[in-house]
Amino acid sequence: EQTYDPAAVQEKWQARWEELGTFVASDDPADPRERRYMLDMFPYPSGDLHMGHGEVFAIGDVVARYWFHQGHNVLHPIGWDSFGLPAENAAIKRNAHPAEWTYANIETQANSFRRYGISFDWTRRLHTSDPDYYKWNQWLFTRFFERGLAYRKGGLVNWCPNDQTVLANEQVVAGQCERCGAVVIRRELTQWYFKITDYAQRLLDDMDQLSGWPEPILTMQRNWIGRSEGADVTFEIEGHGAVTVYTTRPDTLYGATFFVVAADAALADRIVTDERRPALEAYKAEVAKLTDIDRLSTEKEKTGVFLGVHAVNPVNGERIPVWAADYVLADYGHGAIMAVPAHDQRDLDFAKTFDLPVRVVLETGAADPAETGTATPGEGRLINSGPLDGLSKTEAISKIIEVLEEKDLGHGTVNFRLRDWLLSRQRFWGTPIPIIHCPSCGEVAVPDEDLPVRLPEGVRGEALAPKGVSPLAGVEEWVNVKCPSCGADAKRDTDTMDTFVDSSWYFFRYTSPGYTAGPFDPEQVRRWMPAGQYIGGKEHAVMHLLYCRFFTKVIHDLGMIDFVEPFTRLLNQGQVINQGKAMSKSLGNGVDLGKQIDEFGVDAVRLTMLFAGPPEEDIDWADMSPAASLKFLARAHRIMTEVSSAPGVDFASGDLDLRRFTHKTVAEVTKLVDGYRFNVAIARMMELTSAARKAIDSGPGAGDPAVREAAEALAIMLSIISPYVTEEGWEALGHEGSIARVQWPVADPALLVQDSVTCVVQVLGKVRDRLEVSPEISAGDLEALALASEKVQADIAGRPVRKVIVKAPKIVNIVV
Ligand code: ANZ
Ligand code: ZN
Repeated sequence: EQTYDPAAVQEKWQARWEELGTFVASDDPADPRERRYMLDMFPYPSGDLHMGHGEVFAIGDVVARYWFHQGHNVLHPIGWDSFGLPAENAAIKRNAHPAEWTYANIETQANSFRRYGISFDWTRRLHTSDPDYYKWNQWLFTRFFERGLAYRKGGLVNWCPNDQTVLANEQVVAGQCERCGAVVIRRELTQWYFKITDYAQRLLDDMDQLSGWPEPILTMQRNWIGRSEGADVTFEIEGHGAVTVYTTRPDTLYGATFFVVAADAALADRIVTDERRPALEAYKAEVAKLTDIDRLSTEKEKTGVFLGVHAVNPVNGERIPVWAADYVLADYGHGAIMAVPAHDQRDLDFAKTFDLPVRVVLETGAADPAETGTATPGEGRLINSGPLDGLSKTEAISKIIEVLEEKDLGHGTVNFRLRDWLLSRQRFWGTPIPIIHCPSCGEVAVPDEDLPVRLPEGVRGEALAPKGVSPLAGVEEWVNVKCPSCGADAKRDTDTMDTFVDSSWYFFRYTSPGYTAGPFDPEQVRRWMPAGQYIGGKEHAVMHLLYCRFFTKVIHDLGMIDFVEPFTRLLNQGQVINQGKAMSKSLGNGVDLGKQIDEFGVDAVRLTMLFAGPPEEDIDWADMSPAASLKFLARAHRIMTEVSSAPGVDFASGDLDLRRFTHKTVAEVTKLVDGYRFNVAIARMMELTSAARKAIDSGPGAGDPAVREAAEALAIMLSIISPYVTEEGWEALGHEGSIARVQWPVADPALLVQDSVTCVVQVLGKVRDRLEVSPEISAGDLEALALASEKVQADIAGRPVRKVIVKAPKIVNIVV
């Protein structure tokens, strides 16, 4: 039954595409075609490609190939995010250099991508670990540094005791190192930071431009940035002067019954009495073991130490005790709070634990928090609050801010939860930070003409083992240099950059990868960017995608580009799971992409991935049948080989029924592909295949021009999903060259005359949608169509479907 040998045709066409330059983007300014930039999140070179890659790159490839068929000038590049810890750990284990593991894996993946038929422009390939790439990390870093956007500060950082390196907050997941799972501790270190907080408001405001992004990602970014409005209020700490607190609830100022300082803030050390100091020291040692997440948890039992001093409430002169506790963070707001136990749950838990007073200042109608143990954060009228009595919460907030501003005791303000981006890492396989520390000049940026600062050669194996300082610190001839500004003996910074720096701007470089006068050619970026479509996993919601947006804004502010958002549209693909669960070694349910391809061929594997469901949804491989996909492809291919009319024949004289069906299918598939509903588009192509089969076997026969028309339309449309078999088919149809650049078929409106009926779709007997369908539609197709309806899905709202009653073509009733 099989009409083609996948393995043989794959290699043939890979060579042809490369020879013809089929997927090479044109930089010619005179090229009149519309430019389109299809960007996939570039891979990390760990081993070979896996099923997840198979899914995401198949989706991106469909988009890119579709654009090619529409006659656009398409940029679809590939590169590797090739610095990072796994390479270093592998090198330690094998007594090798990280580059050996890295570049070997890159080659493996590159070969797999070729085999997988991805329409990459290989001429633009880049690797972030190449000196001519990381040179520009360094160049950009020095621009940030000159503007005060890269700076060093001491402070407590997240430290992975296993990897012996710092982690950004974003890399700590539930208190553990995102990479190795070790429990993360806090450690005092001087580190480099990017001042992303300067861009917090713009990162929020510019979300206006991101209507093409999934809403959940925007929500996650909004929460991560964590903007809140409130007031800074100044309290006097007796004997120690003024201290400011940040509060989102200045209306509750009269309800402050104690004051809390972060145990690990310098302020606690400064104000604690000698008598209470040993207790504070002991407590701090305990707090150091906790992550921010533990500390902020409302679940956690409250702990703390009285510091022996009192604060004075600025509005009523009341003296309240000052405590140190872990639930206040040193690096948020001002590291100190006024505690209002009646209206804040954590304050109430603390008050209960240490028997501190609770005073209600907002009458909400709820029971007394002191009795119930439940704080009342809601709306109400102010009581026990002097001039605020009787006001609503909102009125009281404005009024008290007015009063505080008048008396110079505080002011309204905005706060962000977003922290600066900690970018130094104490590891080898990354971009050296291009700073020289001079005893007299301080931090001096390496001059542009001395970039790149290359990683020293010969550091391998044991020399890379984690020691708490960067392995670079041990390479004396590399570390010791002259100060570029005064010539004195000086030392290089020995940390390397977080690899998220590398991935924050690589998409700019793709537009002009050989450019030597800067990180990218501004002229090329102007032509290609912002990228029209970015595709990758939702796990990058806050780190990578926020950093890309931040870099783009800084690059804009450097005057190098005139837009502020890098990606117009974002798509997060679903995961490939197996038997309802994520694939994992421990479950033994892993599926190997390479083996699937060996068995069924690339075309069938890609078709299976894309037929499984909408691209955003998870695919359960256990439910899929690549064997059935291969069968379908063979049927489609056979039709292309059986057509007996000549290429160029006038379709107008062909069988009218088949012509109508073909044009209707073209119209539908075009719309579906435009909406990224590839699975439904494939279903339509299957129907077209059946119609053509029928026409050959029991209709006008293989020589009818309508059969050629159907076969050609099918070949072109299917080629975005399954490129190899359709190239073969195109050749069998008597054409030369690659099908990939052939114009997408266009439906003739004259052939789209109404031959449809209206089908009513009901959920539990209520009409939810009406569908225009073919009078000949099969019950199965009608059911799939009804279930795919957005209105129906919205009504079902995730409830399991129990039964679907189909009376084709008029009625579908869904029972949930
Ligand atoms: C008094 C108060 C009364 C508060 C009340 C809340 C409710 P967001 O929205 O996250 O900005 N806070 C301030 N600095 C803090 C720190 N360093 N660590 C932990 N908590 C801190 O929250 C701001 C609120 O979190 C502030 O408002 C403060 O508690 C607390 F009925 O002040 B509030
Ligand atoms: Zn100097």
